[in-house]
Amino acid sequence: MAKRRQNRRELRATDTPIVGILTGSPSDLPVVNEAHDVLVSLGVPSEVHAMSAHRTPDLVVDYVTSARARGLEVLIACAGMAAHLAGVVAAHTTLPVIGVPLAAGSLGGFDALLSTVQMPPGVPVAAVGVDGTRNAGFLAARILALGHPELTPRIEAALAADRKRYGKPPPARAKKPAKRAKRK
Ligand code: RP5
Repeated sequence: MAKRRQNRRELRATDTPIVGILTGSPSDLPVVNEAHDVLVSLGVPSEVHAMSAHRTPDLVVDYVTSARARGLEVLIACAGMAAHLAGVVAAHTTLPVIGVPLAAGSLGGFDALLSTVQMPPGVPVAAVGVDGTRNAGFLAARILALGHPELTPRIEAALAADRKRYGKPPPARAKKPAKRAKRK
């Protein structure tokens, strides 16, 4: 098993998806595509689909119950308002599910945050912050890195690149020599 892993080709973003990114409405796609962008930047193959726990429940169940057999290893579920998508996804699979509450509607995402995060024991959703689609991508990559070790240096490189935005700290000021007491 370990040997087979060693011989395995490294993951590329163009491979068969191993992350499924779902969202409750096509209107969510601009923010949801940021999860996909992060995964592409880390070379993790993923796919994005709009499907709703309320409007297209059968589609959600079909997608999630066949996900593992299609090679998906982590699911990201995003939704705004009465955000039940991540919970419904978690109810139909034992794959890890990352929930992203979205800031849609009049309550600024607080409604979606509570709907996403307050899951009953045994059916966990690992929720990130409101509109936290980029972090959902990074969290998916960290989970996947346990079985795809080539992802760890890519994640570290992304963090190092981000740190560059902060610039270098100013050089420490040289200490002035202490004044000598005058001789009398
Ligand atoms: C949620 O309702 C969706 O995830 C979306 O954030 C929100 C509004 O959906 P639309 O009415 O724009 O389709 O289920």
